[in-house]
Amino acid sequence: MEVSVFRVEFDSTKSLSAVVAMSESPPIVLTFAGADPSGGAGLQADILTLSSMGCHPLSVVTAVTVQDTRGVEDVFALDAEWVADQARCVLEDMPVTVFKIGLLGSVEIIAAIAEIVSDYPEVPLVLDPVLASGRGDELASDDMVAALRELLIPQATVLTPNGLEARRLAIEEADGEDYPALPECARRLLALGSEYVLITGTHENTAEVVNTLYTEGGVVRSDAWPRLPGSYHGSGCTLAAAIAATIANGLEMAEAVRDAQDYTWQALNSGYRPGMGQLIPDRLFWAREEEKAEGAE
Ligand code: PXL
Repeated sequence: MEVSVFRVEFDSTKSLSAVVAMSESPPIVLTFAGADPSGGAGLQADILTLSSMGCHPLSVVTAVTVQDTRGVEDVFALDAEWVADQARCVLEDMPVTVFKIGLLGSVEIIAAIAEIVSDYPEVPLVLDPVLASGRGDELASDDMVAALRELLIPQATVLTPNGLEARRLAIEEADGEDYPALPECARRLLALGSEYVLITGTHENTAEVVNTLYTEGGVVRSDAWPRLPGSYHGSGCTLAAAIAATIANGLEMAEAVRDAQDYTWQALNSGYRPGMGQLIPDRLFWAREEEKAEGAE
């Protein structure tokens, strides 16, 4: 049997591009998030979604969690300096098109990330204010909510709370004040400085899931989606990462939010149950559909 040996002549004085034809980099999105070993939410959800939507994900770990598809058992927040160092290192190397922020871990991490993103005011920021897991496990203290309001919401291009998060973020202190209605929550969150606020209806007691995008001028769009049966792990992360991807791919906010919702709904509709708890969205639904179609040919 003849064996061919391919040898690339590498001249270290020339750049690698002279030797290997390189493809253009896809848009780069940097996500700050917590690691979820179950692969449903957090960093893993972001990496899957961003890759599936044609972006290159940079992933800065804020916290490590112990969890499965049934719930979060523990959260260990990294030292804020480690979070900042991870981000600064990749930011010096690669041009980032969009920032996405998920689980934060501590007030110190919020302050460190706020300082970093403030150095890139031209880079859009998708802020998913993760306050609790899908099952309701607390993931943010009151101090962290205050720091989010003060340091990150003012820098957000789009904030993506569910109804529960919108209500908690809209009141200055949990001092017994009644929670305002969602349009009033949106008004207050915009007043804090976020350019857009997308309040999702997953946790509302409505037949359909209604997601509404607000800006200073009022409602930009409101989309109703058939409510799927079952409970999902990582739906909010998937939607926020999908918005980061559609913005990175060049869409304006109204279209970006529309396409990201459509992608997320399809991922949820193709969800699977790998363990004993919640369903996980299939962020690669389209690839599996293509594979099935090819198999049927
Ligand atoms: O879905 C919110 C979320 C975000 N990030 C991490 C999580 C969760 C929920 O469990 O664990 C790391």
